[in-house]
Amino acid sequence: MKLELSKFIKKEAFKIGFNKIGIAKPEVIKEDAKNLDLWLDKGNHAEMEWIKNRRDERVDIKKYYPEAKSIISLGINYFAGKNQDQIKSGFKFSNYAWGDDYHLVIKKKLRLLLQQIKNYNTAIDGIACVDTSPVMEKYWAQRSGIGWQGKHTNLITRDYGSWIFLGELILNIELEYDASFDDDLCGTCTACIDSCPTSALADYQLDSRKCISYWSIEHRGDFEEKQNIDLHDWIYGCDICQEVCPWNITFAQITDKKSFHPRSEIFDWTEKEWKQMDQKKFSSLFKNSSVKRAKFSGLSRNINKNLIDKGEAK
Ligand code: B12
Ligand code: SF4
Ligand code: SF4
Repeated sequence: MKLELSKFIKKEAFKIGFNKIGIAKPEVIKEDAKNLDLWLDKGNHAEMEWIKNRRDERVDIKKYYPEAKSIISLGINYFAGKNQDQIKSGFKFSNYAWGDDYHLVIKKKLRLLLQQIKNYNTAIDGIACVDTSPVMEKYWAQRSGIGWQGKHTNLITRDYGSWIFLGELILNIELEYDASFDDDLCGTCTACIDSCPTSALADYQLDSRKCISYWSIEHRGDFEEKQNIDLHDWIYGCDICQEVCPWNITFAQITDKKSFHPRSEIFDWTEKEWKQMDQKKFSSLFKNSSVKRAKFSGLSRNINKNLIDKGEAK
């Protein structure tokens, strides 16, 4: 029964469009809980207090969803095959946000999968998570055999590199668990650490206080002088540590999901057009996009900061 249902779930997940799937047993996180605590104690979460506030649920998934008996980790490839040099304005804009908001795309697919599982057996229930739930997504993806966490801290797969989003279905039923991915295929490589322009990475640890992705997406309000921010031309997110990763250079595959392909303006707008972007243009261009997280104020702040650093005020 467990095996048959697990096979059914995997088959349906691929049909729905997921590229990777694995199943893990929900247990209290041990070694990585120490790493999480160390990370929080050092202040590496910057102003993201929400990570600290729900620390106990992150470490013990049953505190979040008491009925949990299986964690199904799912991955979806978002690599659109373009590169930053093709962006006319000279600004840089993270790959993960070129298309539609992955939270919306993945949630929809997860709900569909959950419905099909419920149709298979009406006693099954569960919850769908993408990014915002207190779930250590990379940890569970590794535990379910999808890949390993590289030194840049992202989850890497052998077949798509790290250009995959993660999501989970947590179910109230035991399934056939997959073997954890125990190999670390980074080896002696340190390309991500060496290429990070702000030295935000140490082995397997990221200091958000130095990370361009953090400042350009998560930080609220203006940048202060003392924060000494340099966005290095990035106006939304940062991909450098993933762009240099040999696993991405060799194994990235172009996604078949049209929704993750870029909005043409991101590549075609000139610097002048970015400067002239107003709330109305922002709202129409980034409808259903994760860029809305930074709001118009955040994106224009980032554009302005890059212009100031180049000696061109907005
Ligand atoms: C907070 C957060 C951020 C923060 C902090 C990132 C971070 N590394 O923690 C910021 C804003 C910087 C960020 C940036 C990005 N993010 Co983000 N983020 C998250 C979020 C919400 C939580 C991550 C978390 O729990 N961090 C806590 C720390 C402690 O975890 P950790 O860094 O993984 O640390 C672990 C290991 O490194 C290890 N460890 C620590 N020390 C040591 C030492 C040794 C020796 C070893 C072996 C291991 C080890 O143990 C730790 C605990 O497991 C997740 C979604 C989720 N719910 O999980 C998405 C998530 C990680 N983000 C994602 C993405 C796409 C990004 C960006 C690529 C976006 C962009 N292009 O700008 C960047 C990547 C930057 C980078 N190099 O990591 C994806 C990653 C997908 C993948 N393939 O892994 C996720 C999973 C969202 C999703 N659903 O797809 N993010
Ligand atoms: S996302 Fe950019 S700033 Fe952040 S660790 Fe990677 S290379 Fe460094
Ligand atoms: S760049 Fe090298 S060290 Fe960094 S994650 Fe990729 S393989 Fe690992």
